[in-house]
Amino acid sequence: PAGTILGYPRIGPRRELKKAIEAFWAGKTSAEEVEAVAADLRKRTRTHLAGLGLRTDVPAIPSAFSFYDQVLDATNLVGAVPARFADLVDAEGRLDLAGYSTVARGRGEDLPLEMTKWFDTNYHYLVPEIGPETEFRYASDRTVREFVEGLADDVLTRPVLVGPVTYLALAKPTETAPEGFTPLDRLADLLPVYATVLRELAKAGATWVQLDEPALVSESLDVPLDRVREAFAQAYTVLATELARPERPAILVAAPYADLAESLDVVAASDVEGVALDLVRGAAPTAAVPGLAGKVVVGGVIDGHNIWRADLSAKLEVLERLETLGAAQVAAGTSTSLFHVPHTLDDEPALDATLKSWLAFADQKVTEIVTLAEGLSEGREAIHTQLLEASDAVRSRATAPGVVRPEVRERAASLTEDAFNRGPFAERKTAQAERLNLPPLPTTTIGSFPQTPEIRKARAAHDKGELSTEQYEEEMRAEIRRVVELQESIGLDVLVHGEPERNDMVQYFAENLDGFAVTQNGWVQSYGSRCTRPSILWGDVSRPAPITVGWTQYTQSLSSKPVKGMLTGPVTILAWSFVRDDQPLSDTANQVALALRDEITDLEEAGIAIVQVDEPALRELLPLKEKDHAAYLDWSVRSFRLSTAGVRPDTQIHTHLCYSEFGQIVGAIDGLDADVTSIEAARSKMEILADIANAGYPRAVGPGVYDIHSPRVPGEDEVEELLTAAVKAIDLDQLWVNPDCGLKTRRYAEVTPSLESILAATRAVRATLA
Ligand code: THG
Ligand code: ZN
Repeated sequence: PAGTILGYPRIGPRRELKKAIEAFWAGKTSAEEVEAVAADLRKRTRTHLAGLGLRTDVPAIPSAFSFYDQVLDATNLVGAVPARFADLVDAEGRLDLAGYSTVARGRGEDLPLEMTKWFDTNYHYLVPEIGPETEFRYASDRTVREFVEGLADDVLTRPVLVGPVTYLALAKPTETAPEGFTPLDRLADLLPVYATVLRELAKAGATWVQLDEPALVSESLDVPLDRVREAFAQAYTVLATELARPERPAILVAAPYADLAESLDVVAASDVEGVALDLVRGAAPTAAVPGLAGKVVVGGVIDGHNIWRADLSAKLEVLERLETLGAAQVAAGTSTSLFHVPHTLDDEPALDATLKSWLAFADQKVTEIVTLAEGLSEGREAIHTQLLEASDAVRSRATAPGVVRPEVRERAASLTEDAFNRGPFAERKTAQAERLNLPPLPTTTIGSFPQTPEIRKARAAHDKGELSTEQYEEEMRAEIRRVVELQESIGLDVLVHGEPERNDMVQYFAENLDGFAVTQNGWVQSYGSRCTRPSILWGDVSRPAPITVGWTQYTQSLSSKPVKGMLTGPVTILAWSFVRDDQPLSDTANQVALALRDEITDLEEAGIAIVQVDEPALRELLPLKEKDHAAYLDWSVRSFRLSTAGVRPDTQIHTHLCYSEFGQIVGAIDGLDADVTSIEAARSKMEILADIANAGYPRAVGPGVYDIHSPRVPGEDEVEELLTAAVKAIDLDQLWVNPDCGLKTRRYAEVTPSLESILAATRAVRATLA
């Protein structure tokens, strides 16, 4: 019976790894202690997965640990440490744990590797920097050591690496690389290192290795898919054909996150021994594929990216059909690594029992895999009971109260086109200018202020019942008063309340809307040691009561300056939650949008003149395939408009987007029809403004002038330079002044002087205008 998973959560059921590595960064523990915690976690994971029924005598259990990120691990493996960190590397090219951490986190003026989203997920990886001069060498034997560690426990694991093609396709050229250079140009130089790793793994006794090559399914990378396909053929000629077994382990190529159909031919034509298909996002081939005969096919039928219990009977059917296509063997698998879902439902005592019966976290998915594998080998009768239970769960979910609520459906169905449209921008602009009476280059922040240890302590105490709601709310109001005073003293024009009461910009709304559930321990890695607890959007969504109105109104009562209401937009709420899979995302998005629309109406009635609806995840959900872009941009833009179009012309709608690829989706940003859009721009030195000017974009923008992703405090001259560039690039009355992003992850010691620089620079530039 063959069943396997492509990967498993690495952070630990109670975030043991996060705690250990953060203690190490804080100087509280030694590297040896962290290594011991990690080794123990790996050991417990192997034992646990074996206990759940994955085999240990064949490589069903992946060896896929990371202290921070699997792409950084590949950088470490091939010795491609950027020149600014060269002093951290020893004579053999090795980084120790402290050096590895420094590359991830930066030091002083040496910026860390850039962080960006991993395909269409909420996971971030560290972008490799590769130039013509980058020297590749086999620099880390971690992969081999972790394999040997498993073997010592009698578990034959399958080491997992980011494949060479995907590694280079995700890299960016070094700053000194000549025009036209792409990291994939270096493929031939990189391959010998991968060949060495494969040889070392074979020597150590590995029978299979998994090389993750999701670049094969993406059309959203800097390199075109044709180039990726060519690179794949070249790479696996070297790694699979020229390097023959038994000198290397059998190779399983995994290409998760979308349909491999268009590139299955190159994988099938290669000499790799296996391929793992994402059969949640993609479809199984319907006819025999030349070259696939003789290979192992892992049918990724169990969703690694979402948390719904599977209809096992339907999944088994997919696998049975796959078996008729002539592969050497078909195995049941997950569509992606399971590190996108929490460890286990067994640690969620507070979750509603009925809801729980519809769900599968990582451990429950492993059980599903084991069941399907048994079904494949022993026949359906052998898993009769499990099949019945699974279809009962699916049926229970379809008919449960709250999943379909007629009043929510009727409201969405009765919407007319008017609900999506505001009046002409020109009229809004005049009405808002009259009402708000702001100076040129109005200054504001994105919304959140530092989440201090005191705020976190108060929230934890309130959650535990040690602090009454009344006391907790008074502490939050005290924080709001401090934040307002600070903004007034610095001289900002449009104030915010600072969001002390929010644990997370999505979870906070999920906790206050019907149709959502939240977990206690459902942590999922977002980047490095940072995790989020995605909410579960399981039913029809509505707003039982106002959410932010009280806080916002209180803040406005403290100042004569306008206070912005702050909401998270429908697309981002979807992107950062586990979302129901029983209806189109567009329907779910519109339900969330209507709930937000009610909130905005209430804010407006409470006298709030500006409301910001953040959509930092708008780009994240953009499908990997170009053919799917138009439909996605249509529904996502429409849901944002539905949430915001209910306001009067003199109410100003802001939005915030968290990345600098403005050019890529400028049409969609235009479609949002927000009066003011703030975006990241400080790192790219305002280059983005050229895109905006060229596109003839008419509404206002706030290009970030302070890079909040770094602890650096920008000087006044630096900000003035950015602002002067901005004033030259676009019309003065289109320009706002703000940081790049929210300030919640920074400390006041950085935030206060940075905002002071911004205000000083703004005053200086205003003076040159007058
Ligand atoms: N919320 C959610 N997803 C996100 C972000 C977010 N994805 C993109 C981006 N922002 C990721 N950034 C972060 C930044 C900080 C943290 C997590 C993701 C973070 N997490 C705390 C930790 O790991 O200690 C836990 C926070 C908590 O207590 O809830 O600091 O903003 N959903
Ligand atoms: Zn942002």
